[in-house]
Amino acid sequence: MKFIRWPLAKIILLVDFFFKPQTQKHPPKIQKKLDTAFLDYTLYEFKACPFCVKVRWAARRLGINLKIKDAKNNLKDKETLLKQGGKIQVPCLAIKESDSIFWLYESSDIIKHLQEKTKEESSFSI
Ligand SMILES: N[C@@H](CCC(=O)N[C@@H](CS)C(=O)NCC(=O)O)C(=O)O
Repeated sequence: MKFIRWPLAKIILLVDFFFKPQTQKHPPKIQKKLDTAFLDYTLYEFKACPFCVKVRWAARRLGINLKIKDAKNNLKDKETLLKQGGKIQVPCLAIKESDSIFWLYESSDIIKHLQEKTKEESSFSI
């Protein structure tokens, strides 16, 4: 299995490197608002996971910055994901809300949430 996984991971990393979309540029005022709005958002991921690449690309297209935690190589982050999120599955978006953290799994749900939040935040600024 490792013989398949290793070259596949390398291919995914190469595709990500060469084909990742341009980061959308927002006017400074809106960018500042988006940066503040997404300050409490953290993406737990594996670098070479295709579903994580999908979420990272969506974030670039939306022009938003997310904190990234490597749940494969960083054991502390992996343990946090397991203990607090409930399972080791990536991507997982941790959303800090006042005194609790909401753990959102599934790449499509994460992207939908990011799109809605970006739209909401940027339309308030116009
Ligand atoms: N349906 C999920 C699939 C996510 C998925 O399968 N992630 C894999 C990595 S590519 C995973 O977390 N595997 C757990 C593990 O390797 O321990 C999504 O779209 O986010």
